[in-house]
Amino acid sequence: MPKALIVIDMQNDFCPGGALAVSGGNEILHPINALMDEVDAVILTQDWHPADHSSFARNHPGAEPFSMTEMPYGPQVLWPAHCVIGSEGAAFHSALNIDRADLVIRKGFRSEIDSYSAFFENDHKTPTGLAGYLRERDLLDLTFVGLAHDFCVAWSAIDAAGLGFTASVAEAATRAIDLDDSLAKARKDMRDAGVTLR
Ligand code: VGL
Ligand code: ZN
Repeated sequence: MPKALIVIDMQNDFCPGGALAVSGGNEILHPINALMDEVDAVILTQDWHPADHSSFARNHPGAEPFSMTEMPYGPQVLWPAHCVIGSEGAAFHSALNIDRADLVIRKGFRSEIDSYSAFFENDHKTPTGLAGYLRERDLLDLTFVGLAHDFCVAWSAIDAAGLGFTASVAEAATRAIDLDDSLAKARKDMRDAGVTLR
């Protein structure tokens, strides 16, 4: 079965020095580049938010970053502004081997809704189009890596398993934000969904 490596959000803002830095995020660049040699296709996701995005705490008067709010589609963490369309923070880290990618899929570009998963926006309904692309290419065995383990990597891998793909996460090539024990919860949710953690 042809294999794809799905590299989640390896952008400057999620690496040390960035607006929503994930601790150790830069340590996984070389492991990710090395995993590219083991697959038939590489797909990159790129978090891509307009400046007025509803997931940014600054767009909710009085709200602190990392607090929770209720959106029409469910609960939502309010983040520091990050990955603003066209900014240096939204660019891929310069050490990532982007030349190997067949497809770059952008997500979170609608102001009113966030999109952690590479497959669906946070309403769990609006598709990004990635599932159709992978199925048409017969890329049904997916390995997820990148940032962050407990948010966009976990949500993507869980959706992949739910859509019928074979899904695994290469844990040496991901790092977590770990907000309120979110990593332990995400690992349990992934296992329960049928995702292999390796
Ligand atoms: C992410 C929070 C907000 C991620 C993206 O890539 O995990 N987390 N936007
Ligand atoms: Zn985001």
